[in-house]
Amino acid sequence: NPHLGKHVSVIGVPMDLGADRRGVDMGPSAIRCAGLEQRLEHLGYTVRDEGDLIVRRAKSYGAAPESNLKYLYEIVRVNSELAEAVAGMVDQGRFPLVLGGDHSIAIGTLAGVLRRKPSVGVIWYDSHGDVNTADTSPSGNIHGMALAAAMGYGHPALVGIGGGCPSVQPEHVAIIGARSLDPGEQRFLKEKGMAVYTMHEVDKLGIVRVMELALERVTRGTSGVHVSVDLDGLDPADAPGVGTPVAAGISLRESLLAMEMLSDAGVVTSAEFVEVNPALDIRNRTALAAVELITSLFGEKIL
Ligand code: 5AB
Ligand code: MN
Ligand code: MN
Ligand code: MN
Repeated sequence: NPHLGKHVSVIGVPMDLGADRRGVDMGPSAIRCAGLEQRLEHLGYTVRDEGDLIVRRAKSYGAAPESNLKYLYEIVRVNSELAEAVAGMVDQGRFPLVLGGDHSIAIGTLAGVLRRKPSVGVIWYDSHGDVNTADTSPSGNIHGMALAAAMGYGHPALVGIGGGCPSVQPEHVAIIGARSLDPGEQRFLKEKGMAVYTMHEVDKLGIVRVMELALERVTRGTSGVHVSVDLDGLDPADAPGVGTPVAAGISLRESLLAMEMLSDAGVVTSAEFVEVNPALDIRNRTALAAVELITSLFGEKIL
């Protein structure tokens, strides 16, 4: 599987401020505990674990008095560090594999990637769209604003992460598995003409056709593809350890096939796996699912 590069850098971001709910900060630990490094090494990769970034988690920390954005400034600080780290990995020719943590960390991952690959494509595997801004968010939780921020929409402090890096272009994104979109998000997605493969499309066309269409979308006019997997994209039966589960999702089987198709396409240049919350999980099932998805994305074959 030479397209992914032989060298992988793993970085954990124990962030829970973007979800305003404890537990998801233990995600990186749970994914490592599920055997990530050994499984990747078994596939022939050289893995460097860069450890975890530090997240300061005081109630008073990073509040934004002028808006409803919870913990804005600590989230900005951590994401700026993450962007720096990810850009460094790309410079060294290493594949950035980011472990969350809540989905707000995608802003930092993408900022780091975009600095080096200004026209990257994005697969957003999620039951949600994550295209809220402070004006449309029903919760003030920044994990529901991550994709909008990476596209250049939202609070200037979020959009500015990565120091004026380019934004993700709407035509370079494919959202897969959506089944919970707020009214403001529905407007945003229609207005920008974005490719959203909801559960309607997944059920009607099947995951294979959806992935073919999504791949076409994210590879046209791009250099490289970032894969952002929110474990709540999966059905809660297969991934119960998430903070915002939504019923009737994509099965683990379909999701493994989706990752295999991404691997076979040979276009993926960075990835993140987010929203694993061990405090809500059953015997680490969700972290184990994440590791299966990762090894599939990295080219694991049964025979
Ligand atoms: B996740 C909601 N749309 O904005 C909001 O898990 C949920 O990263 C966001 O996809 C879920 O608060 C964010 C209602
Ligand atoms: Mn998400
Ligand atoms: Mn989600
Ligand atoms: Mn930016």
